[in-house]
Amino acid sequence: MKTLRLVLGDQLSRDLPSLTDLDPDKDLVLMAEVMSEVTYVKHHKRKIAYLFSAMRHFAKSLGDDGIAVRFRRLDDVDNAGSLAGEVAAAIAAFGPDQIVVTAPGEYRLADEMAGWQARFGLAVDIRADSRFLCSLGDFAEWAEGRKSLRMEFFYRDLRRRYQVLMEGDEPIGGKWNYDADNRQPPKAGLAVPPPSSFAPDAITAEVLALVEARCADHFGQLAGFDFAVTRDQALHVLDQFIAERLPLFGTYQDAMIEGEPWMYHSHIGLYLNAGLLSPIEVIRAAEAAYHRGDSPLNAVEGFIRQILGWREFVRGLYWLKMPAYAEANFLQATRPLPDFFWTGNTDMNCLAQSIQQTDALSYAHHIQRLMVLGNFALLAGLSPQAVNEWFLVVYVDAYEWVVMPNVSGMALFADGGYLASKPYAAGGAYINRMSNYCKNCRYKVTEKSGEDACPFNYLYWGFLDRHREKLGNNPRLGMIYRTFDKMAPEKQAGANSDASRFLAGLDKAG
Ligand code: DLZ
Ligand code: SF4
Repeated sequence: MKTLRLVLGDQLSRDLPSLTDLDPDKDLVLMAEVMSEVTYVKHHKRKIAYLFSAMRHFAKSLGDDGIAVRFRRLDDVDNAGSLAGEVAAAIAAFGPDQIVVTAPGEYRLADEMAGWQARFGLAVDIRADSRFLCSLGDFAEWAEGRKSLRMEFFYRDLRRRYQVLMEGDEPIGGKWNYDADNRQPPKAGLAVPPPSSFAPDAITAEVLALVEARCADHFGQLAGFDFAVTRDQALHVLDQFIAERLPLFGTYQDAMIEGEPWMYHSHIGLYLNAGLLSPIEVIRAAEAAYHRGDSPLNAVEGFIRQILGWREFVRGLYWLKMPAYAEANFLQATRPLPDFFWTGNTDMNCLAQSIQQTDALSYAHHIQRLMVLGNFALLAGLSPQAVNEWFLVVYVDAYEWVVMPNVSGMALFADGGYLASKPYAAGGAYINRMSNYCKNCRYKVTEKSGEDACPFNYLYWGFLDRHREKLGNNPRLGMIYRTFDKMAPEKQAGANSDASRFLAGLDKAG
């Protein structure tokens, strides 16, 4: 049987289900750079360059092993412009008996592929993506009958199933979660180790020129591109993280320092999500560092929870709830994205720093995403669809399966509490505690009202008061609402009018 095997840009794994039974004498692998994937949202230039270069290196490694690859470049004159168009062209050129593909990570493409068999008049075998640790079937079974989903219990089940940081049935150290020891504010004078860096080779240089030429009007910078683009390089990033950053990962997990975009984070999400690293190898590498005595349990457990717990959890939830999840808007937020999300041109220094860094690197860490950008979007009532699209565009690790639960469920409470037990709303004090951004800000984080007050402070109260009907009964917000109710009426009115003034200013500025 002659088989055409389509490999997508985020499926760069040699153990991909659609490659395991490949017959090098008969089969053809198809990989295609296409404008439809580049522009269904207009991805950050660095993200496109990373994926194209990683795709080209992956195709080369297949070819070096004697596998026939049809690689379609974006600037091939007869490039069809879409994945379906490239599949049709490959069928015409190669005449396969069937098509094999691993299920795509995004609903829009899965939905399209479901129609390919009829469209091409050929058997299309869409195989479950086995590169995750919890299958979609197992997730659906776990979620069955639950009104809301909480990651913690899901995570414990996976710890048991994969025997990660376990002593028999018990978690190592006696506790499942060591976050009480994590999340310290940044200390002055921290010597954050420099991140891994790879000078572009000839393949990457060619891709950078292509992206510069074809995607000139996309958001983001290419200068200084130094991401890993092969599995070997990605493994090097992982090793360097385990050796140099993991020991302090937990302690400074939530800390933000101006001019230190990378902190003690791992920066491997882009490699995991495109298939250059596998979650289980990353988990085992961190676990081994604990057993060797190289990293403390609070760091290792916190890191593993992100991958074994959170990553698997959001992916399961996405597929369980799509396509309805894309429409979720519990708080009926409709404000368009302010322009400064694309320029970084705002007086709010925490936002400016996070956005400018995102523009330059296509990267920001979890707390910048959730508690600065996400928190602002929540408090300002920005449309969940617009915010989802922005996150999908700007981050190199972003695919809809991971963005949507994090944005709609976690940051914006758009699913009404299915994923999170309360909205992650915070005033300026939180950002001031976890960062040094406020020192260089035109606003004063300690002021609660008036022109110079930190906008997060009054937006916070304005948000809670505006949504009292929907959030007032949330037990986790009870104390906060009581604090507001005890405030003098003029203070309450002041917060609301400051918030209205600020939001009207946003609307005017566009
Ligand atoms: C993100 C992306 C981009 C920018 N370009 C391509 C491409 O040209 N060809 C391709 O096969 N995949 C690309 N991708 C990744 C896909 O968008 C991704 O496979 C789907 O969104 C499913 O997760
Ligand atoms: Fe952000 Fe407010 Fe601090 Fe300025 S004062 S950096 S707006 S938290």
